[in-house]
Amino acid sequence: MQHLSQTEQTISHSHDAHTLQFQPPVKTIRAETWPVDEVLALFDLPFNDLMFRAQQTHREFFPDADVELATLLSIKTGGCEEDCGYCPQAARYDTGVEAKKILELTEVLDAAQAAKDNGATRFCMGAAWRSPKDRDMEKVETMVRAVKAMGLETCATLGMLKEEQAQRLKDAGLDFYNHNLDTAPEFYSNVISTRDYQDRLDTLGHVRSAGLKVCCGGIVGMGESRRQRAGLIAQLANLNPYPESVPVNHLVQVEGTPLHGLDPLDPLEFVRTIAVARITMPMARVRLSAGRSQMGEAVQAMCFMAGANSIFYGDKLLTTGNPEADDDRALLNKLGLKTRGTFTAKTCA
Ligand code: SAM
Ligand code: DTB
Ligand code: SF4
Repeated sequence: MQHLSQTEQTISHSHDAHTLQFQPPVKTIRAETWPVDEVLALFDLPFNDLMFRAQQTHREFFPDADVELATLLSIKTGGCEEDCGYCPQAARYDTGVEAKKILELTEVLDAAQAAKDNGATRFCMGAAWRSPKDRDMEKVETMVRAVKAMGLETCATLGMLKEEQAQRLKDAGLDFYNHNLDTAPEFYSNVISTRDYQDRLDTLGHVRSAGLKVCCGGIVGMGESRRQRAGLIAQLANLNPYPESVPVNHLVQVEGTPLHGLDPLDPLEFVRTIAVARITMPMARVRLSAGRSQMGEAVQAMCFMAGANSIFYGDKLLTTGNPEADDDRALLNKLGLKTRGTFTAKTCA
């Protein structure tokens, strides 16, 4: 098993001060906190027992039970050189996604303002790159600075980063960097061949060293086994420290990608994945991410019960659809869920 750090380390995991009602204790974390077998044993629990445990953890660590709203914007769409088998933006697959140039600053700021007006507290800028070029970095830094100045939390997902690039983003005011492990190490080569698992771990290491907060998760429903889903969660939970944000994506099957046409994952298995993420990474924001448009309200409600406390909010992910903001507000209201931040009055009656 691969880890960012193989040594024992003392950390103070004090993120999300807005939602946690207490200062999390300084604790010593073993390099391998969660062996895959133990994570698998959680997956294998009777459904109600798993949900109960997830609820206990969630209520202990997030007594407010609020939901974070994060809005995504694709600042550079399509034409990507990588071969990620799920991705509509890979140039080599015929998916109908057109390659575009990087957005102008004004376009980004308009989208960020709209997201803020709608109640989002985090704005995540995504680019279809293997890794950013130096000429891209300046443009992204300008965007980060300006979005941060609007009072939004900033997140970017730009592909692999060198140490110095992570530092530049931190200096520009970036709060979070999103880089997913995507799946278990042993399933990874079924999905991607143009970069390996260790490349991803290296980027996560650079992000941490730069003092950025880590947003890291994966995709389920790509044909992996339950043990491999447990393997992904174990990898995430054993990062030292584990990520502050954990996006759990349900594969959005896009015609033209190699993963299009797979048998869909049982929705309850997706709910289980959320619950296991909650139990193993109790202080993380677990984000119910891609795939909500295909999910229906009942499954989403179960995901919130299982401990999801963040969503992508706004009618588009990067290239595919997401529920309308009005519908999400209606769903959160129906479930009596508050949203995080200063826009509670507007977003939830
Ligand atoms: N190009 C950068 C990279 O790959 O790191 C950043 C953007 S990439 C689109 C970010 C993440 O989106 C991927 O790691 C993957 O987890 C997720 N993603 C992409 N296509 C998806 C799909 N069809 N369904 C679910 N998640 C997807
Ligand atoms: C993440 O884990 N999921 C988001 C975000 N990070 C960048 C992306 C989902 C993309 C879904 C397919 C698309 O819209 O292109
Ligand atoms: Fe490119 Fe990212 Fe899509 Fe992979 S997931 S093809 S790196 S945009």
